[in-house]
Amino acid sequence: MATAIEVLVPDIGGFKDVSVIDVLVKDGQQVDKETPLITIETEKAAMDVPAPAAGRIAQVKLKQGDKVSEGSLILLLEPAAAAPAVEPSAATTGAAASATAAAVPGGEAPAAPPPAAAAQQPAAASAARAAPVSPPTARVAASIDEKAFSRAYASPSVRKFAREVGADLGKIAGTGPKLRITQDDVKAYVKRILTSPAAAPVSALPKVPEVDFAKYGAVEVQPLSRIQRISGARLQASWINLPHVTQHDDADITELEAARGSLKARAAEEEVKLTPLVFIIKACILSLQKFPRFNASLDASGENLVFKKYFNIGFAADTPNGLVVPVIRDADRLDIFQIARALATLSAKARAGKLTAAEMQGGCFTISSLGGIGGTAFTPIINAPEVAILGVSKSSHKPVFEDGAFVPRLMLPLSLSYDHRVIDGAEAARFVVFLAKTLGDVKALV
Ligand code: CAO
Repeated sequence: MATAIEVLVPDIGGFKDVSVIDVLVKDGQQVDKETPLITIETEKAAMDVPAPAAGRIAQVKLKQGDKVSEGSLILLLEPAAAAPAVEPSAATTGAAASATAAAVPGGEAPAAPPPAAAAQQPAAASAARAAPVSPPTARVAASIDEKAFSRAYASPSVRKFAREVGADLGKIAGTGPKLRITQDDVKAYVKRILTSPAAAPVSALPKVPEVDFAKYGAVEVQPLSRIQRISGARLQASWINLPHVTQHDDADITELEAARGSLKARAAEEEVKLTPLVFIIKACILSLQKFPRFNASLDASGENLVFKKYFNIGFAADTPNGLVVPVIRDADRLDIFQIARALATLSAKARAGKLTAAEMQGGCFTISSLGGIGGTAFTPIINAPEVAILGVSKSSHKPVFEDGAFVPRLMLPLSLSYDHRVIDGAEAARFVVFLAKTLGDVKALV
């Protein structure tokens, strides 16, 4: 029996106590040289540590969630008899980690890897050379954006798989830990493309002109953040596929604002902040219950409506890395203080880049509030496959004609974008009128 060697965490750029987010092998498994053993995650990148030699895993010495630094013991490996002698540096100081050079939420987006970076990514690079594009995947592979692919947050084994099936990692939203792209995400993406009749014509869209901006003066190029690239693709998909119409109205929140003021002491006791958004969420739930079509989605065939009997409300949150939409689950079961607490917790996690995939899934209806910033109206893009989204702008005092005279009332601008395939204009107007009325009905909300 071969003598087992210790495989240690290699030089990982000085990072300490980084998390092991995946253990990719198990005891007794045969591995080739360069087979990824574990995936670790620093603040800036996910890296796979590859096997320094072919052989059999004698014993894995750590588990998912452990913290490691350079020199930590990963596992004992019995090198294959025929394998060339393992260089001491590879086994004891570890082979160079294969960085996926992918930004993680909350981390800085790394610069695009230089052309030579391919040499540091053997799994991805060799897969790129070998990638056989069979006819069914040709359509998927034709549109790979190499820069976005190399920046995507995925392990080398998932990269290799994506190459094999011709999927563009840059266009795939990850559902793994910290939004890492998993093999299942790649499969779901390919399945979606192959079964979606709408996918093919996208590449036929007329292109905007390419301009060499540097010809006209000094420029600086900065990559979009990972979140911006993912949300950008989703926003574009929604904009292209859903016929959007936006219905505007104003809600009179004069009484609500007074009630909000009188609840401030209680809110302070509960250690929450009651912003107008809390009451808007509550009013939206009552409106969704009255108009269930707005809480529905089209199924994959586009021929049936799926009515959801739960009320999960997403809200757009502005973060240093871009727009994210955390979801308050079963918001209909929460009172205003619980909604305020959920809002605060999820917003803080969003800004720190710590939302889990589950905290951004399962939404039924989204609210995008720019009321804390300003503006009078805007056209929010529907968070498909939801069918409607509410945009909220800043409230202001306006003269309203009442009982023969103008009186100052606090008015909140509402902008409801809806999918016209599912919702008729009259229904949307009724929804917004009801929502505005509900926002004026303090008793219904508190
Ligand atoms: N009218 C007037 N004032 C408003 C208001 C409105 N509609 N909405 C909020 N405000 C006030 C709040 O009361 C608060 O005032 P005080 O500090 O004096 O108490 C202030 O504006 C800031 O509110 P906030 O933004 O901290 O809290 P919120 O609950 O309204 O919103 C969140 C939370 C996470 C939605 C928000 O911070 C955010 O990220 N908004 C941006 C959403 C976005 O980017 N949408 C666009 C998506 S499409 O690109």
